[in-house]
Amino acid sequence: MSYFNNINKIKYEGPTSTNPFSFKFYNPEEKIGDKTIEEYLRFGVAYWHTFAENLSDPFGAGTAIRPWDKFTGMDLAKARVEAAFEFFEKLNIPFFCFHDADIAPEGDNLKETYKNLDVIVSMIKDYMEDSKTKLLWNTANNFTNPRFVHGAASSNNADVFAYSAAKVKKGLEIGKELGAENYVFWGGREGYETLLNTNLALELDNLGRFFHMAVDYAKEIGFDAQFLIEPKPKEPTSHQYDFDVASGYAFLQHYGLQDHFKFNIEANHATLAGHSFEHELRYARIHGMLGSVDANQGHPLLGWDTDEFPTDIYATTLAMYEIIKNGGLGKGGLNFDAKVRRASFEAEDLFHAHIAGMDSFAVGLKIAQKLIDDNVMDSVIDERYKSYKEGIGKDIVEGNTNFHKLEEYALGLTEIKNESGKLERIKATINQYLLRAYAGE
Ligand code: XUL
Ligand code: CO
Repeated sequence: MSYFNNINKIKYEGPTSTNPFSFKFYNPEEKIGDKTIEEYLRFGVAYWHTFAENLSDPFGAGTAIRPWDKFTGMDLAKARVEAAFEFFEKLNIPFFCFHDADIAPEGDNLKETYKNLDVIVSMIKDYMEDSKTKLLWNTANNFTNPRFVHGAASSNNADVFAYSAAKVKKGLEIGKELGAENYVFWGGREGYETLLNTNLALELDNLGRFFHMAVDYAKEIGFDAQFLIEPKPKEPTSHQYDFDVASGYAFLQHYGLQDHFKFNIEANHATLAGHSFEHELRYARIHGMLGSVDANQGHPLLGWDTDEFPTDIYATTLAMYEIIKNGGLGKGGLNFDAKVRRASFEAEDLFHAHIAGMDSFAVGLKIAQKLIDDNVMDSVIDERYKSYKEGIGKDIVEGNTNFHKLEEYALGLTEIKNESGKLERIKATINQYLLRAYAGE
């Protein structure tokens, strides 16, 4: 059975194509440096937004019209697997990602839930044998069911801690079974609403304990996926524990977990934290902690997690700049944790959205590589910090000075001369690179 029978395989047709069902910039085989574009970008489809999302919002019911709508229960779960692999093939996508709850319905108890998962996981495994699409990561949904009302590993209720551990244990086994390259921990409801009823120290310690048990169990079963923490500052709780990369890194270091985790950085989570996407990527990169990316964008006028498909080429360029400088994403990839808008309710919109996202990152990759080849930002930065290459600056960075010597030096200064940061000049240069890319240069 075909779920998208009026849509053919999406091919690269180049920047001047007028066929909406074609890639304009994403040419998977094209080489950028020593990698193909496909190898660099490692795109993933998010199962939840693409196959399990009905597009409801707090003010209205779901609007999505999907070819699998007529099914329910396990039949629905099976239909989604069939539709997913048809979608992956037509889009030529190398990876996908899922939560346990996206692929199979919960049963009446945990044993039943495991049984449902086993059926669907074995079906996915069969489909993967005939497909190029691999599992970028899986994760546990420990936030939707009302049992997680007070959190999962940070719940006040130890039974919920145990239940969450069992779900992650099963998730690690599933990840191993399907050859997942990563395993993701997004905080979900790990956070709090008010300190008035919260034991902050115990909740943080318990989270640390939980992560250590996950690391131990993965080792025990020989699952060598990269573990990823996905920071988000708020939503659903008002204070999420994995606020941003900087606080997440401090948490990992405090609990001795820094060697076992990297970060999965989501663009819209970065902006919710009051950062730019590239800030979070840079912060992770310079600490050797950039693992993977949830590729999406927020709405500039809205203050919540809108999870839009990425179409802002300025943002994708600066993101790819960080990713190239990181030497790529290793086991990670660019997972479209993005949903079509509520008014884009037809199944074909799922293709338009992914094509737009893939093209936006492909063009961002090409521009970023040019900016790097031409040394555009590095030359500005080298020049701006030249005072640390000789004299007193060299002494400072090489550890050859102290407050006595610095005071002596400062007392001898007759004039301090700063130079312009030339921000507008740099921005104009970057515009030139963006516009040259539009012109196909
Ligand atoms: C929620 C979010 C999640 C994680 C996986 O904001 O980003 O979908 O990516 O649990
Ligand atoms: Co995400």
